[in-house]
Amino acid sequence: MFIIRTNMRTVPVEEKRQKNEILPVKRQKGEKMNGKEYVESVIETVKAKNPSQAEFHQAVEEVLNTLVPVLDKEPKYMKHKILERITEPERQVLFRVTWEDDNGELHVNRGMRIEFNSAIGPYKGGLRFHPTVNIGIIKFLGFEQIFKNALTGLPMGGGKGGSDFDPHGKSDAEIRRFTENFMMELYRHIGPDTDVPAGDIGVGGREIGYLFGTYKKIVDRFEGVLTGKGLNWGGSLIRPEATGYGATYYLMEMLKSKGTDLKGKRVAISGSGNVAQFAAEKVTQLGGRVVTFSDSRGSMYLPDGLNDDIWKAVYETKAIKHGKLQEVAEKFNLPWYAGKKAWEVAAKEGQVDVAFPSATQNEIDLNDAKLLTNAGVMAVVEGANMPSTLDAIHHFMDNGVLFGPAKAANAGGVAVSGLEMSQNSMRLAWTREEVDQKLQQIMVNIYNTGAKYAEKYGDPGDLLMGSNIGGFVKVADAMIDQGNY
Ligand code: NDP
Ligand code: 8G0
Repeated sequence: MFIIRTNMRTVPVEEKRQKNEILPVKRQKGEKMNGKEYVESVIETVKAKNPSQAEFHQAVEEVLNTLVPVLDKEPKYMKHKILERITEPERQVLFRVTWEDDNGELHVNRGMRIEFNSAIGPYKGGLRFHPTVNIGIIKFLGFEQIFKNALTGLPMGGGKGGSDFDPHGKSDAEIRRFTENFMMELYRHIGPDTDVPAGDIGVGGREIGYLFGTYKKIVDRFEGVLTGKGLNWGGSLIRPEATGYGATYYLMEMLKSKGTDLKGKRVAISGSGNVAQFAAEKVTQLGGRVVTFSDSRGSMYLPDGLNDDIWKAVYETKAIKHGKLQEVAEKFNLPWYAGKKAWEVAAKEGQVDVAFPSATQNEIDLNDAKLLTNAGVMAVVEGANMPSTLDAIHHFMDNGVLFGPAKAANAGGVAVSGLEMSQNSMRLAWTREEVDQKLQQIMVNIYNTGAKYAEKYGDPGDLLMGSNIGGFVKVADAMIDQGNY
C-alpha cells in the first residue's frame, strides 16, 4: 500500500480514495510524488493541453495507469520527465488536401501525420482514411504505436497519419486524385530513414500503390518509404496476412496458457477488412469456427462457420470491389442483421468462446462485454486498435476472461512492415515460409514479454499491464540514453 506523508498524519492512499478526498498537493521540500500521483498529474495535464481529444485521453489513461508499479520502482523515469515527454508528439503535421471529383467539383480535406516518438527508430505507422478521422484519433493511434513497435523487437519509432477523406463510394479515379494530392504534401515529411507510413482503415494495396507512385515521381528515388507495397515492387510476402495471422498466433499462446487451443471454439469476429479476413482464415485453419463478420452497415452470421467460397467472396467484395458485406450474406443465404454489432448477433445465436474485434476503436462497450461474458467468452483478442472501452476491459478482467491487448495482439502487421523495411534495405525478398516463421516467433516473443512483465510487477496473467510495461521500458530507457531530446 502507498503511504503519503502529510504534515498531519500518515494516511493510506486507498483510505483517502475511498473517502473521495483530494490527494494533498502541497508537499514538504524535497518530497517526491509516488507513481500513482505522478501518473494522475500527467493525465490531468494531457487532458488540459489536448482538449476534445477523447480517444487520445483514453489511450493515455489506459497505458499510464498500468505503469504505476514500474514508476514506483524506478525513480529515473520521473526524474527524466519521461511521461510528460512520451505523451507529447515530437512533431505534428497538419495540411490541406484539395482534390477534384469526377464531376469537376473541388473538395477540401484535412491531412495529418503525427510523428510521435523516434527513440528506437524512424517513425512507423499507418495512414487512415475515414470520415471520423481527427487529430485525437490519430494521436491515440500514434501513441499506441510507440509501445507496440517497441514490443516487436524491431527498430521502429511510433507515428500515425491519415485524413477525414471518406473513400466509401468514390471512383478509382477519385481515390487516385485524392491520394496524389495527399502525397504532394506528405512526401516532404517522410523517408525510409525518417518516417515510413503504411495503410490502415480505408488505405489498402490500391492506395499504397498510388501513394508510392506519386512519391517516386516527386523525389525520383525508388526506396522503401512505404510498407504494404505490391509484391512485384518491393512489398513483403505475408504483409497482407500479417495482422490477422499474427493476432491468431498470439491468441494460440493465450489459449495455451489455459491448456487449450482453437479446436471447436466459436469465434466472433467483427469487421470484414484486412485484419478480419486473415484472422478468419487462420482461425479456421487452426480448427476454430468463425461465426460472424461485420462492416459499418451490419453483421453476418455463419451458422456452419467459414468455408473457402465464403472467404473468397468476402475478400473479393471488401478488398477488391470495396463493396458491401450484405451482398455476401445474400449470395450465400446467410442471416444478415442490419445495424447490429457482431457481439449482439453472436451472443444471440449461441455460445461465444472467443471475441476477435477487428474493425475499429471502442466497438466493445460495457454492454457488449456483458453480452459476451453471458455468452461464455473465455478470451478476447484485440485485432483492431483500442476496440474495447476501459469499462469493457475491466469487466473482462474482473470476470477472469483472458485479455489480449491490441498493442501486443495486433503487432504482427507492423512487425512484418519492419521486415519489409529490412528486405528493402538489403534489396532482397524472403520466402513466404521465412516471413511467416519470423512472424510466429515475434508473436510468441511479444506474448512472453507481456507475461514476464506481468509476473515481475505482481499481476501474473495481466497482459495489458505486462505489455504496456514491456514496451514502455524499452522506449523510456532509450530516451534517457539519448539525453533531453
Ligand atoms: P479495413 O479498412 O481493411 O477494414 C475495416 C473494417 O472495419 C471494415 O469492415 C469496415 O467496414 C469496418 N469499420 C471501419 N470503421 C468502422 C466504424 N466506425 N464502424 C463500424 N465498422 C467500421 O481496415 P483494417 O482491417 O486494416 O483495420 C481494422 C482495424 O485493425 C483498425 O483498428 C486498424 O487500426 C487495426 N490494425 C490494422 C492493421 C493492418 O495491418 N491493417 C495492423 C494493426 C491494427 P466498411 O467496409 O463498411 O467501412
Ligand atoms: O504497417 C504499419 O506500419 C501499420 C499499418 C496499419 C496499422 C498498423 C498498426 O500497428 O496499427 C501498422
